[in-house]
Amino acid sequence: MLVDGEWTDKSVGRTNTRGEFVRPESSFREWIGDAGNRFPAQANRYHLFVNAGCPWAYRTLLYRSIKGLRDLVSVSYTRPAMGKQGWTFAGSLEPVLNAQHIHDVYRAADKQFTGRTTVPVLWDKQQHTIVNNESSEIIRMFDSVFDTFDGVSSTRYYPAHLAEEIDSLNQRIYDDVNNGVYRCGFAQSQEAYEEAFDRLFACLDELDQRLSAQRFLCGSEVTEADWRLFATLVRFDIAYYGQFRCNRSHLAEFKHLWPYTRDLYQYPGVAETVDVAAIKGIYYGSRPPHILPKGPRLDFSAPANRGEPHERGASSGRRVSPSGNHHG
Ligand SMILES: N[C@@H](CCC(=O)N[C@@H](CS)C(=O)NCC(=O)O)C(=O)O
Repeated sequence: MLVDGEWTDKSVGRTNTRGEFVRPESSFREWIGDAGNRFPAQANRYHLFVNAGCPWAYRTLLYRSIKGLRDLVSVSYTRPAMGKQGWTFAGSLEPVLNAQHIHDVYRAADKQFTGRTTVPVLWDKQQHTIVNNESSEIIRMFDSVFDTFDGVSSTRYYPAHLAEEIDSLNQRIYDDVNNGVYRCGFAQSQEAYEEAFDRLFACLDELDQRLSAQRFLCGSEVTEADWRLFATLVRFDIAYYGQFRCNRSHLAEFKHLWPYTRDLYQYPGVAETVDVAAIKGIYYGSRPPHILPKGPRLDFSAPANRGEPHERGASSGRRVSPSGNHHG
């Protein structure tokens, strides 16, 4: 983390006295808005700094793809694994800021910054500062603020008529699943781990049941609640089952959650955002002995049989880069 703009790799406790993992609040919370706003919606003005393996940064990459924002919002990727200096950019210096590390980005926005230097970061190339580093807010912005631009999909994943239901699903799924897997993996006491584990699988069982009767969490429409759940499910058997001890059942054992995950994976624009090597890299490569698992064998492309094939979400009709190239 940074303390008064100085990097320290000393580990700072993120567990409370009961050994429970507590995630700190994000620090930059501005919004992209209309022309009068400090951060107006403009093409080629905003940039994302991400780690493709991280489930929170991943949400923003996913939205950038499904909303058709690839030509409007640029991206820099860090190396998957965390090192002594936190997240580090792949290859030579990162082109937007000539930064080597994510902490350089935070320092560029605030010379005296104190706090953890997390991804994702939404950067304003014009004012040379961070707009927002909270993924849940970045995807809310991406859902609507660029909708008048050419090639951007008009599909809204947080429509007003479902807002309340989405918010309540999000809260439960964040606590027990998205952050729940971290509460299992980062617990510092047996009790804290077991409590998180029981809540995680109770919630997954309940969601599995819910998805027996409807295609998506809110019914027949894909919503933000589905995308937020998907970011964790797609990582489940690759990382959480083993590295975070979430091992009561594999995702692939759930009767409905597994085809549901494949259904979302097959939604236009999604497959090319899922980087299995980066997922293994962040979870297994960040801790000694840095050995990445070869498995599991998972076929996200197998037929989901949960309804009609998806229509192109992004109204652009433009082709996204071929599968495997997530650097587009
Ligand atoms: N609330 C943030 C959380 C982001 C977050 O915790 N990212 C992790 C990567 S998966 C990170 O950068 N951790 C570095 C650290 O905590 O020092 C969000 O959702 O945007």
